[in-house]
Amino acid sequence: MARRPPIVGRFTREEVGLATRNSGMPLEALRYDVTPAGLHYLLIHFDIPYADPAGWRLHVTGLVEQPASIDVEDLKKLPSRTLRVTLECAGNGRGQGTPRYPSVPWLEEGVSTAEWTGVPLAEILHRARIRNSARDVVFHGTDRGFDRGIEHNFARSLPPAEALRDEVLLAYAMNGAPLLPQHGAPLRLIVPRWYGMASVKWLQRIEAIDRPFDGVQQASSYHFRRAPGDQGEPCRLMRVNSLMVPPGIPDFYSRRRTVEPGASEIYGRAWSGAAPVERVEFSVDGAWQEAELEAQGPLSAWRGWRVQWNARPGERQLACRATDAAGNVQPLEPPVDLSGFGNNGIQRIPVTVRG
Ligand SMILES: Nc1nc2c(c(=O)[nH]1)N[C@H]1C(S)=C(S)[C@@H](COP(=O)(O)O)O[C@H]1N2
Ligand SMILES: [Mo]
Repeated sequence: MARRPPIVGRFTREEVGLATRNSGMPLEALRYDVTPAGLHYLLIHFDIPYADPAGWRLHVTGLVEQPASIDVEDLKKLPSRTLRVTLECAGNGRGQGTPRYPSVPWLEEGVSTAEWTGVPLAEILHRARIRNSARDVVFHGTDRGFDRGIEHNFARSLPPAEALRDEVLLAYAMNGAPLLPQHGAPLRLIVPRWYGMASVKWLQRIEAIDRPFDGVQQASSYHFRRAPGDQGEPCRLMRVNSLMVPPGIPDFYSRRRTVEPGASEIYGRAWSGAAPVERVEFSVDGAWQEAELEAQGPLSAWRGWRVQWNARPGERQLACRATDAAGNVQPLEPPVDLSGFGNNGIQRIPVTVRG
């Protein structure tokens, strides 16, 4: 019945503020093939714009023969496509590390899967007749704020070859319903297989330019850097990763798990931007065994896996790791990254199996 002692220090007020604004997907929701919209994780850099869909126009500008300004109703009349897509925030896993970069302190919950409906971006770029001289295609959101002292609208770019990939969508619906304000209503980009930052929400302008885009969120943020001053490698495809539904029941405060002894099933999901998931392994106290993979659905979405576990009483540590068809395997320890990007180190769950 003891009360928990008070805390001095630890997470900063800024991190707590970011964590409450940018909610994660509770890991028990890994059970759903498609994450219910209200359980999908959120990452919002500035404020959620108040947008009236009736007055919203998408502008297509820059190096195009036919600049356009399209409203959402007209966009909905074009041929559409629905795709199941797993999005993961590039900063997922950042909060596990110490020292850590001051940003959203995700533990592991910055990942979800939704069914996005929209017009293939290629359709719009072909209609506007994008010029061969275009080097980069920039996607501007309406949300505005400061980051690293620079005032800007959230904006990201894709090289034309990526932008013309038939999977890339201008999405106006999520899980069969109109986009919710927090997920980019009335219009957002969806870039399957890439980390989430590429999928620009509240999309208002597409601009083809003759040079690499140098906006803050493109040229400065979202780079893998091992040491201060590194030019770094841009974050693009999601690294191979996997998670399991934490078994048993949690403690309210610590979330430590208690599990009944005997036969039980562990269920989880695995994904990779580079190639299909080919293998998942599960371990108890470091002894690895093969998990059984569910049939591969759409390649842009996570893949389910399961394993039978005969839980023996005592303190146990569970872990899982995925391998993709390109031979990428999750590392046992988080990769070194100054900003905490791309942490695909294996998930470890300590549990108490009851006697
Ligand atoms: N306009 C705009 N688009 C954005 C962001 C943003 O802050 N503003 N956040 C990006 C990041 S970092 C991620 S991980 C995804 C999250 O999408 P979701 O909130 O719909 O899950 O949106 C991306 N698109
Ligand atoms: Mo993100």
